[in-house]
Amino acid sequence: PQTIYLADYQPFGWTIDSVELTFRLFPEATRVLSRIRFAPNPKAPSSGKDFFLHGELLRLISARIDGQEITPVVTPTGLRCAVPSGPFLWEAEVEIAPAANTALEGLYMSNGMYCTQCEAEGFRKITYYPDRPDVMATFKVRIEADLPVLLSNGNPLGQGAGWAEWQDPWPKPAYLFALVAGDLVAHRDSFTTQSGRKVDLAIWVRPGDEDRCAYAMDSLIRSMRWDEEVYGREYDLDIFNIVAVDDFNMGAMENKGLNIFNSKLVLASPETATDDDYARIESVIAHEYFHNWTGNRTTCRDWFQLCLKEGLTVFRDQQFSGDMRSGAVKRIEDVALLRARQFREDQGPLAHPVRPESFVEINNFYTATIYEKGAEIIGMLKTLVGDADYARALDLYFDRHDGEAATIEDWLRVFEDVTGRDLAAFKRWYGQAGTPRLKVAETWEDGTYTLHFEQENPATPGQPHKDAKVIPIAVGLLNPNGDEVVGTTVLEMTQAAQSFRFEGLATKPIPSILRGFSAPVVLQRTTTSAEQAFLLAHDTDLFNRWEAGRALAKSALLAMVQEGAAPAPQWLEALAGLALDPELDPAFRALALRLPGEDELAQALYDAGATPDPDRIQAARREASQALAAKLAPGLPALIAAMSETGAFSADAKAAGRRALKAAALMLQARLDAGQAATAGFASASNMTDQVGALSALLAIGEGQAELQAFEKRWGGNALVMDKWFALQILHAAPERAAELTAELTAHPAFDWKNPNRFRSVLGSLAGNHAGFHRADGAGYRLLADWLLKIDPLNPQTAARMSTAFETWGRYDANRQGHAKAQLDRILAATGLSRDLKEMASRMRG
Ligand code: HT7
Ligand code: ZN
Repeated sequence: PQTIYLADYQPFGWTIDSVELTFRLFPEATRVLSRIRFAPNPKAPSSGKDFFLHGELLRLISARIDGQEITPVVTPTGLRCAVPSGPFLWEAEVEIAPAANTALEGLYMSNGMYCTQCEAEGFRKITYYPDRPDVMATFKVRIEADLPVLLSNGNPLGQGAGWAEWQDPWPKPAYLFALVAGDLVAHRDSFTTQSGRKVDLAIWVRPGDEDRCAYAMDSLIRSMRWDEEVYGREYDLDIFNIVAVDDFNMGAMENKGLNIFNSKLVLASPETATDDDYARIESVIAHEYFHNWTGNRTTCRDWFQLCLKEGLTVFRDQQFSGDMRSGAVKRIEDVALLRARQFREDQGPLAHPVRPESFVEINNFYTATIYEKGAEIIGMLKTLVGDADYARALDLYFDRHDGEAATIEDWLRVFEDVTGRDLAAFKRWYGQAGTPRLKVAETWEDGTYTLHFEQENPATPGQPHKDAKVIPIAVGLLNPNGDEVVGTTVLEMTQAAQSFRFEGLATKPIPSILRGFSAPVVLQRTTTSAEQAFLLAHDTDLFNRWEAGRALAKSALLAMVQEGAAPAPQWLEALAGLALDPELDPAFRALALRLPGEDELAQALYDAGATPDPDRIQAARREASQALAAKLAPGLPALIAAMSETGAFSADAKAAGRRALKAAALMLQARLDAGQAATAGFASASNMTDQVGALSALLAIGEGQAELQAFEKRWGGNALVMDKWFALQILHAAPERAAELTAELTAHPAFDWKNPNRFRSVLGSLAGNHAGFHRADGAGYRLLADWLLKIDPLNPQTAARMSTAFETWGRYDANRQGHAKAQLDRILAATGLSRDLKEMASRMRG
């Protein structure tokens, strides 16, 4: 397969004035008619004047230029033909088969409904077109089908029996095109913008689901208001539609005026959705809506610039959720996720820069690095320039690049122009992969306290040498009484080694470093448990309080794994104090009680030069939970009672925090009473969060079979809820049972392997069961490889995405490595392997 390079970018040789599309929808043979007005692009070099339109899996019926029938040269990737030297009208008719489209890219069918997914390169499966983000055009769309609801981008132009027409006045790249047709019903509302325009809002779902859209609608309205208040961005069409689809490769898609969502990120009721589901719905609804300005009005010049829209939009959705909920709790959750996904990626064979230099399959680059690390870079930029200049730079960005396809250079230039700073060194964050290690030492002399930092930027695939990064390090200093003597100060590290002095201090302070996780680095500091316990008790920065607790937990667990030590009393003591402190936010206490995950511990052991043993890690975590439960025993029943639901269900952050703390307490209590309280909790649960919390507590101690059956009986008809049923039992299965149970569940009638949600909940949970997946006999690896090979011919995107379970094989012992390599080799040897999976497997195999 061909590698695409950033350095090879050339503008397209033509611009497009307007696009008119007519769809005659039939499952096996849909006709797509296109009328496109091309004109030579004055900005393109003459070498780029070879007229090539992308097109895949299309049957060309006819093509005309200025009304004259032509016969282009058609290949499996597109067509070529001679064109006039001036402007011309291109007309084509193609036939496609949405019912046969199992890749869920282009125009496909899901439960009898037509829908599209065009990002990144799916539009070329709909018609011949320059399918690249820098070609922007206005679209007019006519849909003809014997279906009640026919939707496309923009504003409605008209509709009648069996047809509808839509006009999108905003120029857009083809990846933002969308069409939906089906038997759908709407949950409706409206929003009046700050300038007084009324926007009709509709969430389209299958009949029967309309009463589970209220939270998504509420999230949309809050997002629209927030973007006006915080970024001054107003919505720009008369109507905003969201459609929920059951078969969808990712979470959602920001098509202009017609967002398409995975139904699990729209449908919610207290009985069927957990608090995590609610929080995710809120953030993804916001994310897709925010793309209207960061992604749609200003888009990316090419796919190497993907982080331009994704990093910024993730940053914006994180800000939004932080404002809607607790900012500190949201930050802790985001950092936990960043470490679990992005740090893992950055430290393995799939590490790549936030702006890659090359790719084979762009769908493989919708990664934690592009999204999450991309968002961290925006956060660092904001920290460095300050809130006011950040706001001015964003205003300039929206103004200067509206209607354009921009680059990272354009993005950084607005900050340079607003602040007068030179961001050349900062830009390394975009070009260099890998997570910097930040070593800290301290000296104290005559009232002067000095922090000495050294950064190391480890080699990553294809990038052996790195330059120093610009690292904003937010620091606060506390005196031994716990008073803050130096408030949060941002130190700007620009060199490989750098020291910062604090003068005039009466006593040697205790530093709180990297407050709010001000940069995506691994902080390496030799410190005492006493100091960590002190910070856990006194730090004014809630993030660093959590961080101190996590550091204590991590070192306690590592000592248990490596030295067979007993759970550290200091850690148990500190955590018990915090868990039972009624002054603290329950959501924060619940997060503090969460032990570092098995995968995180495996990475920490590997970083320390050890070979992680998944079974020992699992045993140590279990033992640590047991010890924590014993430590907290006297307070647990009262804590559970205090956090138990009173009154009507509320999905707000406060109520969710109480449920989270209750679930954490129930999990510990189950280790003391053989699951008695959890059994009662399951029986009395009146919402899905409590039900899942109680069931997890039981499964974690090897109980809960009766409850699993009851759950299946009650929810067997609800596929999204059954995803939880599959996931919970596989995630909690004993290592020696995990692969076998997964195999059994793939035969369950509710397991439709062609549906990406089902596939992820079953096979993804096997990969998420650390000791079960990395089993010494290789059964976990074998089973996953079997299923990747099975799904790859139908849905390469899902296969490639799920294959990342193998990315950490290099951490483990030779026996496990042998098993993992054998499966990667088996995958690579398969005939007809997709470009997606082939690229991933070969990068991981090395
Ligand atoms: N911009 C979208 C990314 C995307 C996608 C979504 C659904 C299916 C396939 C997809 N490929 C790329 C989603 C987002 O980040 O907002
Ligand atoms: Zn996005």
